This record gives sequence, structure tokens and C-alpha cells, in this order.
Amino acid sequence: MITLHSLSGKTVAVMGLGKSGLATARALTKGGATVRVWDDNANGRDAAAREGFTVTDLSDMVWDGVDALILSPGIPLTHPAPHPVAASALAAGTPIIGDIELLAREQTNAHFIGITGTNGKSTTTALIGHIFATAKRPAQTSGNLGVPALDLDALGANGSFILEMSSFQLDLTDTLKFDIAVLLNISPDHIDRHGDFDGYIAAKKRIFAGMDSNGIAIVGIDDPKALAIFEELRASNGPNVIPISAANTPSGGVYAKDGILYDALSGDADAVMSLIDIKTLPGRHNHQNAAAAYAAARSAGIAVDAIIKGLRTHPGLPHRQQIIAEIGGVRYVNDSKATNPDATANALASYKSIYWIAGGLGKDGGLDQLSPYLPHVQHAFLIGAAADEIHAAIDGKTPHDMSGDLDTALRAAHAMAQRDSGDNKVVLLSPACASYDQFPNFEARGDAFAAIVRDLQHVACGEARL
Ligand code: UMA
Repeated sequence: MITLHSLSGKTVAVMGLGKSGLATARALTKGGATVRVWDDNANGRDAAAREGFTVTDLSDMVWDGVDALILSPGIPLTHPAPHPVAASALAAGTPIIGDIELLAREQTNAHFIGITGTNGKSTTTALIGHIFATAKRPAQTSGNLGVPALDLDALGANGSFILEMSSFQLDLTDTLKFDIAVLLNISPDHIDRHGDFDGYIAAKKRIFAGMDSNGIAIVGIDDPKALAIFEELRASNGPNVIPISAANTPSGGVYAKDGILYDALSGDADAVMSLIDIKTLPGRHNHQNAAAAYAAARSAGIAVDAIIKGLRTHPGLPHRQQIIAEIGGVRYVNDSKATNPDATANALASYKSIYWIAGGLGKDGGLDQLSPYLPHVQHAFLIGAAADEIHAAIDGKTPHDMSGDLDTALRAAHAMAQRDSGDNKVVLLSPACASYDQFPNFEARGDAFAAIVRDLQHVACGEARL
């Protein structure tokens, strides 16, 4: 755990007692701050009280004498409306920051590598972390990926924090300056929390805040919004800018073409390796993630051989096109983390014969991006609150059932896929929606999918033995 000395002797309020809030309260207390904590949910308050923290209703807080409010990323800072505690701190002029800002203020000698984008940021963060581990370089991965930043261990001057940064977390940093910052792509997401698409883009751009000519910005150029940011950075006096792509062949960049990774950092393009057979990195979107990880690792001085080895041995991440099992020639793939249509479009593009489970809590922005890949879908099984919306988008194009829930959908998809005598069949959970209508979070939804698949596998093994 990090010990936070920067606020030693000060009074600090911590709002939100999920994993990042509790880790923050511990790190502040260890560093000698006086900490006041609150959560709107009794479970959070009880967990904090059990650890001995002073639980104080922050809506009654007199902010005079409070040095900072540490806000959990899931709590609204500005939209749809500032949380009342954030609003009162703001009115009193109390700084509002997040746990990652505190990490940066404490670990000033370490290197910071930040990764953001609408999709692919967890995979790219994990990939960079794995490459660093392969090269035996001291580093830790954290941020939106799951492990709270202040649960990490302190690193020396040779160490690197490799941080997946959500738009919520970027809104809560003010002095953090990345040495290497990666923006993979931008499409509409989290509009409720940023007011509109422009607000979301502005939050994403904060990953480059404060960077000067010593910094390296790695930017995807395959969508118009990220491309515009690339052009803007290149025209500025800010960081060195490296384009990455899986659709174009940018000079001075890193790109994948026809499944081959090319290094054109110094002008001429060198073929580095084939990505096609790496099972944990299927599809063109993952080839762009690999290009970003390669560019970040090269920028950090890691040798090409170690990067190749790291890319080849990447173990993959749960809930992201994760192969759970193969039963009777059908692969069962858990892509529960695909909580928006762009992420699902990437998954649908990756397979040719799909029994597709989709739905959940829909997001604004429409489903148009799925259309080009619907020919890959043999049959769809729609669940959750957004089933009607997806039905309207695919009706007449893709045969589908209104399945209601995951269990019904998966068992029907299994039965149909097992009867299909074709090749390359995949039963794919890639919802294009958030999970909150039927599950506590996307992890629980993916775990439920995996549990049912194992049950089906068990039954199939029993039948094979008879
Ligand atoms: N809470 C309130 N009042 C509110 C809202 C929430 O008191 O109005 C309380 C809840 O009761 C709960 C706590 O705040 O106790 C939850 O805080 P949180 O949502 O910030 O969750 P943490 O457990 O601290 O997890 C956060 C990130 N969560 C979010 O951004 C929503 C995790 O990202 C991250 O892994 C973790 O910190 C460690 O850094 C998750 C996520 O869903 C994976 N991220 C979004 C995404 O990927 O789309 C951005």
C-alpha cells in the first residue's frame, strides 16, 4: 500500500467507500492525515466503520479547514448533476481530486504511463504491463483496470505505473503529467456523466494535460475524433506524437496491416511480427491495441525481442473476448465487458459464424455500428431492458429470439450452435449494453455466462461418455 505523505497533518474528506475510496482512506491515514469518510450506501459506511474510520455525513460538512475532497470516480462530479457533497465542496473552494492524482503527487520519481480510449484500454494496459514484466522492468498496472492505485506498492525512480484511465478518473486529476500517454479511440460513451459527446472528448483529452516535448503521446488515428486530437497535438508545441493504426499505414508510427505489425517509427516500415495466431488478441481492434502497446514499450526503451515475446505470451483478460470452453467444435466466448455498441462491433467483426447474446441496459448513441457485421451472426438471442431496441435495429436482417435472460439465451444458443454443421462457430456474449438491469456489474454477468457454459460442458461430457 502507498503511504500518502503529501496530506500528512491535514484534514481530508473521502466520498465513496468502494474499493478506491477505502484504499484512499487507508493510504491517507497511514500517512498521518485526519480522514473523514462517507458513502450514501450503508454497506460502504459499515465497511469503513469496521476498519475504524470516522464516518461523517459529508453533506453536513463545514469545509473550512478541510484540505481536499477525494471523490470516487463513480460519483458524479458535474453531470447529470454534481453530487451534493461535490457541489458543497466546490462552492467552498475545496479542491476535489481522485486517488490517481494522490498517487502521482506521492510517487514523483516514478514514470507514469496512462492509457485511455473508449474501447481496448484494459487490454492495452494489461499488454503493456505484461511486456514490462517480460522485459523484467519494474512496473505495476492499475487504475480503471481494477486494482485501486493506492493499493499499489511504492516504486523507485526506475519504476513505472501503467494506469488505465477512465474519463471519470481523468476528470479528477489536476497535476498528473504522464511521461507516455496513449489514446486508443473515441466513440460516444458515458454521455450521462459528461453532459454530451464533447464533454466526454474533453475528459479523454486530459490524458495529455501538461505534457511537454519530453513526453510521448501515442494516438489512434482510425476514428475521426481521435484523429482530430492527433492532428491538434502534432500541430502544438507539446509532446512527441506517434500515430497508431490498424486501418492505415502512418509514417512515423506503428500499425498493423493484414495481421502483420509494422514499426515505422523511424520512417521506413519494418515488419515486426504476425499477430494472426495470437489467440488472446483476436480481431483488428486488438491489432491496434498491440500497435499501441508496442509503441509505448519502444518509447520506454524496451527491446523489440522482449516486446515480441510479451505480445506472444499475453494471457488475455477475463470478460474481454475470453474463450471459456470449446464444446463439440463450438467456442464459447465471454465478452461481457463490451458495454457499448463499438466494443460489440469489434467482437462481431472478429468471428464469422456467431450465435450472439446481446442486451442489458442500453446506452445512448444508437446501434448503427453493428450493421456491417450482422452478416456474421447466425442467430441473436436478446436479453434485458434493451432487447426491444436491439430487435428494432436487427429485425429483417438477423434472425433472433427475445430470450429475456442470460440463462434462457445461452441454453438456446448452445442448442442451436450444436446442431449447426458449419465451421468456426462461436457462442458469443457481447451485450453492447451495461449490465445493471440484471446483474450487479459486467464481471458478475460474465461469471454467470462462464458458470452456465461449464454446466453445459459438464452435461456434454456426460453425454459423450454414455
Ligand atoms: N456512491 C455514493 N454515492 C453515489 C454513487 C456512489 O456514495 O452517488 C458510492 C457507492 O455506494 C460505492 C462507491 O461510491 O460504495 C463506489 O465508488 P465507485 O463507483 O467509484 O467504485 P470503486 O469501487 O471505487 O471502483 C472505481 C471504478 N469505478 C467506477 O469508475 C464506476 C472502477 O472502475 C475501478 O476499477 C476502481 O475504482 C479501481 O480504480 C470500474 C468501472 O466500471 C471497472 N469503470 C467504468 C468503466 O469501465 O466503464 C468507468
